[in-house]
Amino acid sequence: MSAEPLLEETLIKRSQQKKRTSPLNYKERLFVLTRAKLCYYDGRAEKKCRKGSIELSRVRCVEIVKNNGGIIPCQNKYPFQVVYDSNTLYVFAPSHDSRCLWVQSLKEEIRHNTVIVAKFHPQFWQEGVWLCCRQAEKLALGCEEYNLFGDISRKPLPPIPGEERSDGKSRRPPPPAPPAAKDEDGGGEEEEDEEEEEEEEEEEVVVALYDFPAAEPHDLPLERGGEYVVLERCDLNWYKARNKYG
Ligand code: 4IP
Ligand code: ZN
Repeated sequence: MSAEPLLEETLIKRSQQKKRTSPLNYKERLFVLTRAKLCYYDGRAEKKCRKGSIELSRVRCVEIVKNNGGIIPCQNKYPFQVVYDSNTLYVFAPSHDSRCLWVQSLKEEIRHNTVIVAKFHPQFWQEGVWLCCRQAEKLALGCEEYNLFGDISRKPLPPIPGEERSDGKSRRPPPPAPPAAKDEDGGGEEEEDEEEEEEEEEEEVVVALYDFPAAEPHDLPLERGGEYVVLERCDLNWYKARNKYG
């Protein structure tokens, strides 16, 4: 069963440059995620040739890459990173939603890994330096805390009413898996003022990771990849949301 694809899409990857002499190039590959591996192939599904494969048990971090306006030299503009052993694979998705789906699905599969990093690099390793912290050692310790269950492209969730702790923090555990949050590209959102934050939260759009057929007549069925506006967080598992039909 573990070989059954969870996700499959043509994405672009940057060469991992495992050796000092490896070239830097970007190639279109068919990516296939199963419960055990992330594989990439040259060519279409019918006649594909495997170019690489990463065992998910070795994956230490999966996260979007903050690009902060830098030039991305390929047509897909939504990068994410898969860190495993001592390598980093950069993959470029064609859209925000595609990237969100890959990152959330990968995170779901690695959540029990013991090798998860405490810190990671939110930006690219480029021309011999980490753009985030300017460290010039490829294996240098990450410069930002890694939260497997967080989403660095979105603001922290508001506390559940009545659940605030005395220190002002929420007891809220990580958000449930099915609806993945959608937001703008990462970077610098913390500095926005509260007023703007409140305004944006009124239109919180999430993307469904899975199909969810309505179990009860009042349930809103979710369609994988569909966008939903969260209207009310009723409890940890149930949100009131609006679909595209209102
Ligand atoms: C290759 O360049 C391809 O980009 C490989 O990607 C890449 O392997 C190699 O990187 C790089 O040298 P050439 O095609 O010019 O030889 P792919 O396997 O998708 O074709 P990975 O998979 O490792 O990125 P190194 O670092 O493995 O050499
Ligand atoms: Zn860094």
